[in-house]
Amino acid sequence: MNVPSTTSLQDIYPEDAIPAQEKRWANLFDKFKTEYGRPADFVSRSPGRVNLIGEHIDYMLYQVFPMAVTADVIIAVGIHATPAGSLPQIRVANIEGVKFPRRDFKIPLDGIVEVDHASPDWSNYFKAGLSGVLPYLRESDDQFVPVSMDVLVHGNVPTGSGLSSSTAFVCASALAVMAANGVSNIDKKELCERTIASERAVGTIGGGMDQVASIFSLSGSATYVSFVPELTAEPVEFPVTEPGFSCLVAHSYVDSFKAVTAPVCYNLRVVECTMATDYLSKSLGLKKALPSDASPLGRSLRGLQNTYFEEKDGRDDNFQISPETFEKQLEKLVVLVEQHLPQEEGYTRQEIAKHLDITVDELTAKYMSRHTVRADRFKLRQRALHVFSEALRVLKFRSLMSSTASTPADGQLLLQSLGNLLNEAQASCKNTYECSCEELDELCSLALEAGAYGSRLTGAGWGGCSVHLVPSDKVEDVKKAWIEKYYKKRWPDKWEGMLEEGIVVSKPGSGSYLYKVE
Ligand code: NG1
Ligand code: MG
Repeated sequence: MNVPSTTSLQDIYPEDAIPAQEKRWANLFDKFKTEYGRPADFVSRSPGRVNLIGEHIDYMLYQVFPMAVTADVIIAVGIHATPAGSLPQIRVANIEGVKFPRRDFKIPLDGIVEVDHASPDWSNYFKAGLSGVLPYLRESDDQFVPVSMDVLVHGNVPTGSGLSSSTAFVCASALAVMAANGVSNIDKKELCERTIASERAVGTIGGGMDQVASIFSLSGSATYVSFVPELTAEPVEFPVTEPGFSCLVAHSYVDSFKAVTAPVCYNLRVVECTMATDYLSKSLGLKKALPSDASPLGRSLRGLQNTYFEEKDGRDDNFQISPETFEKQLEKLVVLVEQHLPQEEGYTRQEIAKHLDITVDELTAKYMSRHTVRADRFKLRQRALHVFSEALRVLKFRSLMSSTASTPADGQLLLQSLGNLLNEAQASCKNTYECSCEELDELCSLALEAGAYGSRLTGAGWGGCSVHLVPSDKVEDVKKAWIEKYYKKRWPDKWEGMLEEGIVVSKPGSGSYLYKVE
């Protein structure tokens, strides 16, 4: 099966959006008329995602395995002529939602769009999408003048939950701006690359998993994402139908606002991984400097793997290796980390600077000038061990997803093997990468005690959601365990109201698309 590589106003994939959410779409059209006194021309939508496996390795350019959820951001758009003598502008408003307060504002399109980093306001996500694609539109046509747009937004991806509500917003906004300005066959890869870069301007220096999942996913399939040698998205269906199983997503209701905690959580991890890349390059005596790549700071552990084995094994192109060789290389890298990065307690700035032959000021300028991070010690050993071992688990998961299960007993074994990988991933996130939290750990152990095959946090962690592979006949037991021992215990007065968004059976939904209003 192929994923369509472009999307246009003729493309309509209504299977999981319109029939299932008819009321929500009708409300969007009605409110648009009330707000702007005219009907909308089209709707742009992009979903959130849940990540099955491959956490905190996309920014080191390793493969990841997310799937789109059906919750999404929908944006109704009306295009209109800019009055003579005025600047084009975009009027933006939203339909109020929980933690999504009603706002309306105007964006004049007279040059650079300012994104205010200091404010966690949702308007930033629209502006990020817009500022990601404006340069593209300008590059494609030097006479380009943007059209004026009226925009009404509604999102139902829970925010701060690790389900990428922010990316859904950025991607839907970017797609809306492209379509409004007449790009008829929108190249999804271009859209991904632009939104990955522009979302980095809103707070965290993320990888590209969320944007690829949001833009490329196909209904019914998870999406296997590779970043090198180029960005690809491969739809993969679960190979098991018997015995039945579900992917459950449970919200810890610990908010994980990455933009706020970035200096000590997310961005610090990106910096630690990049430092580990440079530290190991030096320890391993690479002859060539690592070529700059698409990772946030331009160097990645995946790039290191490539250059190291090209030099060691005399290969031309280490990106073209078989999965078996890939696994062997990763296993070798784990051993090399254990040898060359022995300090469990982490490394000080002085120690890293000395090893890299630079001053502490140069070190700070190199890794911490564009993005503030706060730490006395950098845990290079643990971060590199997590990345290489998680990349290995993703490869194993991918290979299991290609196997066949001809009997229910085989199916069960296969599901248990997939579940075991989820459990190992959770242990690594908790102990080695330190991106879990007590509440997520508890949701995972409750699910496992009640019969889940495997359980882990999903997304950046430090709160937000968890994902669980559960046999169909255990789904009720798992839900009951969470309700009795987690939600009721923590929120005795309001747990009932929290369950609708709190526990969700996740079905892989479709990626971004445009819908033309007739
Ligand atoms: P969340 O916080 O779950 O949206 C983030 C990053 C991903 C990836 C995961 C961890 C962004 C937009 N997303 O996702 O790229 O690194 O954490 O695997 O920064
Ligand atoms: Mg996000």
